[in-house]
Amino acid sequence: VRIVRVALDHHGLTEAVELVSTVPFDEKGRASLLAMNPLGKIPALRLDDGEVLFDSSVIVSYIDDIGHGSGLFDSDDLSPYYLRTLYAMTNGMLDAAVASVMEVMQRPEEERSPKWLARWEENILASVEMMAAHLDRVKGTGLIPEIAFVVALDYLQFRLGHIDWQSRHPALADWVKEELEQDIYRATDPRLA
Ligand SMILES: N[C@@H](CCC(=O)N[C@@H](CS)C(=O)NCC(=O)O)C(=O)O
Repeated sequence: VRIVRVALDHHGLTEAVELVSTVPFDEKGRASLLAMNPLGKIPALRLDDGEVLFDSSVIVSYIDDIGHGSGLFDSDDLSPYYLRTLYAMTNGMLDAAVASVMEVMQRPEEERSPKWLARWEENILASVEMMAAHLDRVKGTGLIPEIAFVVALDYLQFRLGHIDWQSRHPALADWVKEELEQDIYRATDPRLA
């Protein structure tokens, strides 16, 4: 959701969208979401003609197509497949992070799987390593991997604070800290939701 909100802001479209908050994990939230998205997940975007778009990567592509700002996937130097791979990697990292958070928040301790939690943590750390390795090509571009890296790494800081990626990748940590000073990241801080 936060990546979508940053993309909307980038294209000056924030006011064009009504933001409806919901909790996918309570019954009411789940029922309303299932009516839009059979996966019961946020984000989902209902268009004026009733068509519903999900998941976040489809919504971001749509916003990028209709928006008037610079293209989030358009670069003279970096190939669209490279950008999309970094973006997909970051979304995959977020899937592993969300799964880990759910495992701990939604399951009683005796039902949790230490094996899967360890596996997801390994995937998360490997993804952060890839972000660190590609940071120099991505930072300052205003392209989709840059937004996705910031949002995903702040999600880790917020929800999985025990994973200490910062001391392994101090330059990445400093960069994220600076990026998070921007108004749009302050306005969409999940800690304030
Ligand atoms: N790949 C999806 C992931 C979305 C996702 O995992 N959403 C979570 C919240 S962060 C959710 O709604 N989960 C509800 C559920 O799994 O029942 C996307 O990028 O839109």
